[in-house]
Amino acid sequence: MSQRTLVLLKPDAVRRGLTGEIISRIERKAGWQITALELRTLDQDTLEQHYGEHKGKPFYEPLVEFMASGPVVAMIVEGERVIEGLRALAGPTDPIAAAPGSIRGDYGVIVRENLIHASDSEESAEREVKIFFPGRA
Ligand code: RTP
Ligand code: MG
Repeated sequence: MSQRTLVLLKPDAVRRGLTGEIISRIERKAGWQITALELRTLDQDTLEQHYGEHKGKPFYEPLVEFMASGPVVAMIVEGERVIEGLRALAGPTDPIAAAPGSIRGDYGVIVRENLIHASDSEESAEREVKIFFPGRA
């Protein structure tokens, strides 16, 4: 089933020079394609829309501050089962619980600074594509 998903390489990935490495992993997956890609610094309004489900949680404010702390790479990735596939490639939210071989497992330590976001369902993907690439909705 061909799908599309919204991926963000978070400010820690950009600062640490890991975007090429992470993009390579995505590109190497057979049948997946990056169909939009942009480096941009996120404003408060965009972040509030994107992470609205977490508003009121203790980690929300530091999360938004972190996500606005430098540019991110926003991408649309399309292909077979790409939503589940990118979540698997990223690994669980807590990098210490993420297996080596996953992006978070290989490069992360801190829960907040976990390098990558990928949409968690078809509904989230469509909602998030609209936020980041309104022309592609
Ligand atoms: P994401 O939305 O960024 O793809 O990550 P996720 O689904 O794996 O995790 P989620 O529960 O949606 O949390 C969103 C992001 O908030 C930060 N976070 N910090 N306890 C904490 O300090 C905490 N919990 C979550 C992470 O950056 C997480 O990816
Ligand atoms: Mg999430």
